[in-house]
Amino acid sequence: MARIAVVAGDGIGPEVVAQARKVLDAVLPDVQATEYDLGAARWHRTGEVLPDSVLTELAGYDAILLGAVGDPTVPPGVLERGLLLKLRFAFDQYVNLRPSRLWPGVAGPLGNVKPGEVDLVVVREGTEGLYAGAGGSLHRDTPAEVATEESLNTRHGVERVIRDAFVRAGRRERRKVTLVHKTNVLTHAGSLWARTFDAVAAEHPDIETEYQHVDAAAMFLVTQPQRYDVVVTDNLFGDILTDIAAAVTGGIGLAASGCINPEGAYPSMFEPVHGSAPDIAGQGIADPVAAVLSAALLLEQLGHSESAARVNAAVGAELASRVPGATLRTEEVGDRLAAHAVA
Ligand code: GGG
Repeated sequence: MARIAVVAGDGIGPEVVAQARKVLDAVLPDVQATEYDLGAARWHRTGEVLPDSVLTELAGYDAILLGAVGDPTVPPGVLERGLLLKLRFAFDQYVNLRPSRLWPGVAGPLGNVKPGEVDLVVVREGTEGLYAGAGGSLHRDTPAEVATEESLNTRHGVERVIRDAFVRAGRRERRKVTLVHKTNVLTHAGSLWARTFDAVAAEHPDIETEYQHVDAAAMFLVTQPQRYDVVVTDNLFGDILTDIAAAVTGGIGLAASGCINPEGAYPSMFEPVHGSAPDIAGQGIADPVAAVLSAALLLEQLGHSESAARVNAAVGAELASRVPGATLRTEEVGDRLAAHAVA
């Protein structure tokens, strides 16, 4: 039996997570899901974001399914840092896995790629970089205000995520890893990433490697996304590049992710790449596919590969049958996906 903690969160989070649970329940009847009330509503009610007692409880689950975090009525960072990043850091989820593929029936925006031609995965470092929270400010709200935000890069952190990328590439057909950074300008961190990448690459002579500056990668992800297989990069670059990858493969509504602790010392967490989208929350029109594909990643991580394949097949059928411009209802999509996954 799989024990899963569900953090639906804010905005469209509860709507899309409900559909992901529907699909999970359909393919894995003995899943035991427990909901956790975390996010904007709890903060408004109690002032709490993620109490230590809840963090301790969450550590005991096999995995966490998360919806979305962030609300315009809460100061920026309170929920994003206090909940989302706190979970990733506390559970050492250093591999932020973000696959992107162009599904049959889905049109790329430029018409320059055909379905099947794009199938890449970004291995984004998840616990360091500019997201580490190092920095500070002086003379706040004065004309002399100064703010710093420092990128933290450790040999340990960089090496383990690069190793993970090579292991993943070794399991894939194309066996290629692209390092993305900005080594010509960010020379301190860039040098660490490049030297570590070269050292790990030397241990994997069977895997093709390349290096790209992040600005070039942003361009090529749009113009030639088919050139990528596994991309490994730091926390901020990975966050930005995966939104671009999502845009060229059907939109953010299809983009899934896993925040993974590969050693299994802590639960991994699975979440759609999208945020809480407060502008459409409560209308029942959010696309639940990203949340459902995140549930498929969760199944894969827990060893339920056959169930994961069923969910992916259901998504494939759903996307192939979509009529461009037709109104999408969140619950109806969830119903169709659940039915197809067990058909
Ligand atoms: N679905 C998760 C979510 O709400 N993401 C919003 C966000 O702030 N993401 C930042 C990140 O992924 O680092």
